[in-house]
Amino acid sequence: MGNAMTEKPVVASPRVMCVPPTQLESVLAKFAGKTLGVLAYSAVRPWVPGGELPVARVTLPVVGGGVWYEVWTSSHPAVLGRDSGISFSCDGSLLFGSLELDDADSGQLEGKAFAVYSTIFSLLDRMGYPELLRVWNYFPRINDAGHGMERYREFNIGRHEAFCSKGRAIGDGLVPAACALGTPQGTFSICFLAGRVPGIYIENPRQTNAYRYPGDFGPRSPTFSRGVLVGDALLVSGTASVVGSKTMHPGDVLRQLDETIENLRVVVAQARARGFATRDPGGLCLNVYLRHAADHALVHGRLDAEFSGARIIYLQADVCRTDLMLEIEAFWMPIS
Ligand code: 3EB
Repeated sequence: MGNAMTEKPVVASPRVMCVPPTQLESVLAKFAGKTLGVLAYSAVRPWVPGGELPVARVTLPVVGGGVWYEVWTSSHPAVLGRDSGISFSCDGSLLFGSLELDDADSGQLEGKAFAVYSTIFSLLDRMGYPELLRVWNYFPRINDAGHGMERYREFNIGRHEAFCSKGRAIGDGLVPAACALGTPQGTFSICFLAGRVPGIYIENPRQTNAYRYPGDFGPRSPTFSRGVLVGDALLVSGTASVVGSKTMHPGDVLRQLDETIENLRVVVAQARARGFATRDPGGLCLNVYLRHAADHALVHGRLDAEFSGARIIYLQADVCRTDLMLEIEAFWMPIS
């Protein structure tokens, strides 16, 4: 028998279930030993059952109130661990991790982002899951002024510097899918999915690759791709009304929505060209981040018509450019 670490790794396909509190415990019981982690969305710090599962508590109001749990599972048994402040689970193919940082101290966000990403990269290298596939970034007051510039811009500097200092190249096919949203208050909460082998990273020909955005969006560009294929599943990054590197239709939420839907379509088409296959939106989960909860009715009507059969959650959040009124991320799995 070979050593598990030296065998050619299988590529597992992650799955997601999105449930209200009444169903959480039964889903966790059903997938006991195969749950990778949980994202919990709620205005007030949500309750999550005890245990060592990696959990991201995302303190964003769910439009309409309440709590939603996104439970990430694997087809393979997962082992839990904790190291350097990161809770993680890994299944021989994928590693899901989460960490939370206090936002109370006055340190610059740049330094925090650098520390968080450096810690993640060290853990991934040590554990033999070096490929960062998808990152969820949530931190308080993303659009506020920090120490001389907007906090999102400070975050981008720290994130970029961590890639460089860990010897990770930034370029086509090398950066993770991601989202970055602002919460009203609370902790800096980050979770991520990593793998033993690279994902298939997707870019959008309508949009400048984000790591090449020009300097008007900050001294260091954001390091993310538009999506990633992991096994048979497609994880689409936070997608917005951006063409080239420019925000389109400031102030007009419906036109921003149409532009965003077009960007989502193009990312999916690019993924299909790289082997992604799904029959219809049956296996589609969308998280919609709205700057203004009042836009919900308009956006909801349009998205239901566009993606009938998709599971859609609406969260109120600050999007990382002040002129963006919404951002949509997607998880798309084939239906069996
Ligand atoms: C954009 O297209 C919108 O900084 O990680 C979307 C997804 C956006 C991820 C990130 C930013 C990020 O530029 C903003």
